[in-house]
Amino acid sequence: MPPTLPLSFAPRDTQAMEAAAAAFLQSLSGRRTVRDFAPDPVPREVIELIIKVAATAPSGAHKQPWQFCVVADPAIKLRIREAAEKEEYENYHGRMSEEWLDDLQPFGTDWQKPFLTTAPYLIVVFKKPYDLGPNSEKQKNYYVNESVGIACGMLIAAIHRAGLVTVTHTPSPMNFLQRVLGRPENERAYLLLPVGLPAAGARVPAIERKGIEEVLTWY
Ligand code: IYR
Repeated sequence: MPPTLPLSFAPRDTQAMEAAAAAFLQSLSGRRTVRDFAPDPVPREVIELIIKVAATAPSGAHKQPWQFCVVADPAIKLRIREAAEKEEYENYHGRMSEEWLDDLQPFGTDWQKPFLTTAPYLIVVFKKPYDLGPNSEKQKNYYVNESVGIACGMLIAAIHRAGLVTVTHTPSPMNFLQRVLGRPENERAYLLLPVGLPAAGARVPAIERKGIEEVLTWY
C-alpha cells in the first residue's frame, strides 16, 4: 500500500453547509469580466496568495502541470501587448468569421488591448504537456488541459475573492508568450489574466447568466 495520512476534514451540519454554499454563490455571482483597469498598484503578496490558491487544484496523477508567470515589468508588458495586438489585428481583419465577430458584438472588443499595459500584473499561465527530467528526458503529464483549466477557474475565483478583477484573455495564436518570457520548451501558453483594480467608472456588458433550470439536469 502507498503511504497515507488521516484526512483532515471539518464536517458541517446541513444549515452551515447551506449557508457556506450560499455565501460562496453570492460572492461569485458578483464576479464580472473587466477589460478596463486602473493603473493602481496591488501588493505582490496578494498575487502570491491567489496563485497559491490556483496551485491547490487537483491534477492528473498529481503532476501539477502548470507554471504561473507574473509580469509586473512595464517593458515586458509592452512587448506582450505589441505581440498580442499584432495577432489580434489579423484576427479581427480576416481570421475570425463573420459569425464569430457577430457573437462578440455585445462585448465591444476589438484588436486593441490596452489592459495588457494598464493592469499592474499579467499572470501568464503555462501548461506542461510533459516535465523535463534531470537529463532533459520527457516525463509525460496527464489530463493537462483539464488540470490547468481547473487551476485557472480557482485562480479566477481567488482573484475575485481578493477584491480584484480580471479578463480571461487568449490572444491567438499565443506561442509568442513562450518566446517573450523565455520559457522552456515543455511549456505552452494556456491563458493570460491581467489582474488589478477596475478603472474608475468601468462599465461591463449588459448580459445575463443562464438560469439554473437551463444548466442543471437532475436524474
Ligand atoms: N481573442 C480575441 C477575440 C475574442 C474571442 C472570444 I470567444 C471572446 O470571448 C472575446 C474575444 C480578443 O481577445 O479580442
